[in-house]
Amino acid sequence: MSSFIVIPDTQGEVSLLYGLLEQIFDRNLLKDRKLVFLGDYINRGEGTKQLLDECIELKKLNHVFLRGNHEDVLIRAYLAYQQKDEFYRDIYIYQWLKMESNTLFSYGISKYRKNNLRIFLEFVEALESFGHLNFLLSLPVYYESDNIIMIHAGIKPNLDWELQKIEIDSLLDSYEYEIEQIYSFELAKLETHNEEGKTVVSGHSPRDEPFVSKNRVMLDCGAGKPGRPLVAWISDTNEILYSYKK
Ligand SMILES: [Mn+2]
Repeated sequence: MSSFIVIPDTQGEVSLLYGLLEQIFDRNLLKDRKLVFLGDYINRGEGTKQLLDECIELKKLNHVFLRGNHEDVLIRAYLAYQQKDEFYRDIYIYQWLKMESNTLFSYGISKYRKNNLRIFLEFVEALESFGHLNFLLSLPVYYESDNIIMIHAGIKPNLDWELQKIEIDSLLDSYEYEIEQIYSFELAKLETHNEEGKTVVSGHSPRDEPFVSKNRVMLDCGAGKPGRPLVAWISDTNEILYSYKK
């Protein structure tokens, strides 16, 4: 059975991530475990660029990075842009800019006196130059072992997980339809599901404390909001690690 340390929404909070990694490395917790990040690396905190640099280093060590809705909107904008679909391109750029805070700043890009498209193109260029665009475009939606399913928001309670995976895979290259398992706050708050013998682990919807039960784990504690911690869940011991701003 494989063991994981799962980290939910980091939201540009690179100092909180460093605080967590410090505990993990000091205690040698990765000796027989893999890190799995549940998505939403960008926006809010001031260190999005640094945080993605760190993610790319960790990915080289075979740790796993999933896609959150904050990345997904950006990916859709990029796919629509590539396919010259100006209608969807402009919708997603607009949507993403509404979600954005501090991300552009961390790349040294100002929004001052520029239209949305120009801001977006400058951002894409910066992402490419730091190797971040490939990282973002390659993020998978879910990761699983025999008994654990890890995904940004959650799984649907009324459809076989095996069928949900087929559905998700079929939506990957299109930018028109949202993948509910990444976006839905309803799924992110469900305390139960119908996959027997499996634990579903997700982030996306901020809570006061992590929720840990036998078959459901919800981890987002609002990192990126004032005073809120970044947490990690150790799958084989059920221990929760906390990282607060110093
Ligand atoms: Mn989210």
